[in-house]
Amino acid sequence: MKRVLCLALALGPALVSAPAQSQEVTLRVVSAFPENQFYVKRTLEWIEKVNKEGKGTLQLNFIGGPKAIPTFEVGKAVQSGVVDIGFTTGAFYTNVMPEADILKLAETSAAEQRKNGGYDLINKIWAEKANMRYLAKVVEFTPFHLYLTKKIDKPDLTGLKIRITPVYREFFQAMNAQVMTTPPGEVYTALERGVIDGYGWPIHALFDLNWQEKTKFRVDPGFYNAEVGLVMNLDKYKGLPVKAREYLDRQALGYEQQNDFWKTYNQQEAKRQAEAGIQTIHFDAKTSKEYVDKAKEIGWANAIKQSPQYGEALKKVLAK
Ligand code: 173
Repeated sequence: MKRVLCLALALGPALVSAPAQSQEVTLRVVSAFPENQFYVKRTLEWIEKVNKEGKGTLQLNFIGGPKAIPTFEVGKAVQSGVVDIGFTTGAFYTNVMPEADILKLAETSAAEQRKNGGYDLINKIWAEKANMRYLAKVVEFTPFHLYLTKKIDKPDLTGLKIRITPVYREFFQAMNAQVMTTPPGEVYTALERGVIDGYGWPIHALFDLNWQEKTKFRVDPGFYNAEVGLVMNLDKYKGLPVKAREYLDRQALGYEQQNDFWKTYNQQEAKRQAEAGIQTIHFDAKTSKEYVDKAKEIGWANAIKQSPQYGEALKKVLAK
């Protein structure tokens, strides 16, 4: 401290304050999703672009996936500043605040939320309750599905053990499932050992983790809207030099604006599942409608119960 002060006095204010403005900032990024997942590959490509164009301004240093910080601890690590940026989904940090999981209920798009006050509300809540800045949503337009190793002919999961995250808990329990929470990285082993009879997961990215080998059925239709985002420690965000902060915001927005990608990708993934022998279970039209309506109804009822403070306000900007 003393030496720094002497140096500062010796150099004078002009020289000392200059580096603070021009200094390149490096931020530490971790992923709550396994490193071999396509999500991470895509994010690493984005990081490469950010680093290439951000020389002298901002650099992102990818630390790793759940081996570095366990899936359900990434939110806490961002909140406390152990890491700067987390690549994660709301369901993985309900241990920071229950509001995180409400983003799965979005029917408005990220682009719409930037305009209708949704993005600002999310950032107000994320700042207040999680000490986080929500930089961008980079997965959307993606339904979740119930995948099974055994056939069902009605939405009744009595006697079945299903892997979940908070995304699916209330909905699957309402169908009498016995539920078990695990991070994505533990699903394959649970399937292999017969510990679970199925799992909740998006329409895509099951091949990344080889789950097609152990999956026989997918229940259609899907429900909700998978959200994956980049969240940042708020103090770190606020402390960034203006140029670096604006650069990061711009790059994060650019990543979010690629989300139409998922629409075609998801069609390809559904096809790939069929080719891999995963059969779809369809209920009759009335039952299917009830299934989807029930998911939504239970989702919002739980959101409002979990967050009497913000549940309703989030519904205004997220639901349609
Ligand atoms: O099933 C999960 O692990 C989960 O909650 C999730 C959420 C968003 C994208 C992918 C998975």
